[in-house]
Amino acid sequence: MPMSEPLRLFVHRTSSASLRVTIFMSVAGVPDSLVEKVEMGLATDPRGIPVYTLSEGDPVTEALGTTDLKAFNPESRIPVLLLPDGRKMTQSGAIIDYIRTLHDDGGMEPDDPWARAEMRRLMWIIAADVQPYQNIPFIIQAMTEWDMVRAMPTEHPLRLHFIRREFGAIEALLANCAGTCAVGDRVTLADCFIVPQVRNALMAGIDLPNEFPILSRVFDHVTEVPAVRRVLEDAGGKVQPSFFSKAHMEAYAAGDG
Ligand SMILES: N[C@@H](CCC(=O)N[C@@H](CS)C(=O)NCC(=O)O)C(=O)O
Repeated sequence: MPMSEPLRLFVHRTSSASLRVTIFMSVAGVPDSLVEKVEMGLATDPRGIPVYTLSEGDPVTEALGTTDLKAFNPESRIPVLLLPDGRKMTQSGAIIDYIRTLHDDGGMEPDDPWARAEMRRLMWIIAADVQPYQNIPFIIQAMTEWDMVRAMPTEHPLRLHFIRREFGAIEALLANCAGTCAVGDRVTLADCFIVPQVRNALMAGIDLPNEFPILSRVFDHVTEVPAVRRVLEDAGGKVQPSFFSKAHMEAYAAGDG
């Protein structure tokens, strides 16, 4: 479907859900003339929770009269895809599916129906069973408002537990479906979901090669694919860099945040 104006994808380089879409777009060769990337702002609320904001001067900000993301997306999450007619789509998987209807990605799903289901299973494990439990705003809120054990949020035991638990499951699945990539030897949508989550896990201190050797091998291969490597270079590297308020982080770790 030709569109005169580009769609606008609101993302932030620290957001793993955003990276799923930007990695997909890079591998699929989606041109900026079809989908323009709009980098969000990032602020820290009084509790130390990182919050994404609309950028000053953006036409959306001007129209809404606020940088508060909630005014734009009631889920208060990113990524968000804005169509020229004003419709908005959220949820990384739904956004990717929609962009795929506008642009031929050259085959980022396996042809075989079982392999396709394996790919979707891996995507769902990341999106539903790992990411929500290791999301830093959730960890900080649980520590500061609901008396969860205090620790450095990035390395919090709850976070590490769910990453290890689900990476263990993924490792077992990859033993059957991985080639050089997560499902076979081509980059598929599963890799678009796995790479950003592994990046978060590396920031959390997970010893990927020793704990999850197949996942580690797949990550090493996929992140050297030029289209993937370019996105990660723009986002600060293969390990998610810290973008949190140092003072807040130290206070949490000391138990008085
Ligand atoms: N299931 C959503 C997850 C979106 C999500 O949680 N995004 C994070 C950044 S990776 C976010 O915006 N978090 C803000 C918050 O939790 O308040 C998707 O796949 O798009």
